[in-house]
Amino acid sequence: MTERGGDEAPADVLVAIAGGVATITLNRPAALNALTIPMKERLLAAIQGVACDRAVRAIVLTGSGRAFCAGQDLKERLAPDAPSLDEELILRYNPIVRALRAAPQPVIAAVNGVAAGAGASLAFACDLRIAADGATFVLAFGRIGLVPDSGATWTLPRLVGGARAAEIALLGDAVGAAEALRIGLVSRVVPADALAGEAASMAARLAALAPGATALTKQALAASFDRDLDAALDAEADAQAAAGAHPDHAEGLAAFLEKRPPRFSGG
Ligand code: T3D
Repeated sequence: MTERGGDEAPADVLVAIAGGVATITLNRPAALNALTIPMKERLLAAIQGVACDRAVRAIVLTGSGRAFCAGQDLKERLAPDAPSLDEELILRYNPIVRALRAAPQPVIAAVNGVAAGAGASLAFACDLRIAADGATFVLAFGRIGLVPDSGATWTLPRLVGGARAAEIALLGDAVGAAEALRIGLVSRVVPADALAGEAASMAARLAALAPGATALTKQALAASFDRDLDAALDAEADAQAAAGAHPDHAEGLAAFLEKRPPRFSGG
């Protein structure tokens, strides 16, 4: 396993790479993994680093301790030299969200505990969400007189529909794991002590797929709400042409006919 974020870097963002899976762990448990400026910069660097690592075929984003992430560090916000809110979004939050969406690999949010404010937004920006049974999602922005950000006004309606998104965003009530599963905000809920294993096993399955086809599938799903059916059909034909021309498609066919697991090169 490769570990990054060790000796020379502060350890509030950990990156571990093993078996084609990069696990990024937000690691400020005493503050529920609330995000400071340096931590956001390290998180962005971590996502960009693993996204362009060809050995990485799936990414897991999780938190240490009892929280996934409590969003912006509100104590840092009180500093006299704190950047303006819009500046902070433009310079630091938005690039993180864009990096999660642009990564060719699928990103799993393994939501181990409370995901609040921009912490919830980060989970919403991932491709897949699985939650511990005690996890909660709180769009806490309204409680402090702010507006959901870091993509939540875009991702949340797409995940749960407009009516539920309006309640979650406007009322700010905590959505528990069982309710999150019921409304489609997460796709799986597992006991807390099984979450890391469940995320690792899902990531390993994703890492075993043909990376090019997986990236094209991620792109097509992300674009789907912005396309009409005709455009989606055309985009699928283009994506299938690209996937079909890759040696991994031939390997998949050969593996099927030879009744063996495929060995996708990704190359
Ligand atoms: O730059 C910008 O501001 C623009 C971007 C904004 C994006 C945003 O994310 S705005 C929204 C920021 N987040 C919040 O408003 C959530 C604040 N936290 C909470 O509402 C609660 O802590 C939770 C619902 C997440 C959890 O509640 P609970 O009762 O389980 O834990 P707690 O006791 O409130 O917190 C435990 C500790 O974590 C505590 O520290 P202490 O007193 O033991 O030293 C608390 O201060 C700390 N903590 C929790 N959230 C934050 C935090 N410290 C700094 N910032 C936080 N966001």
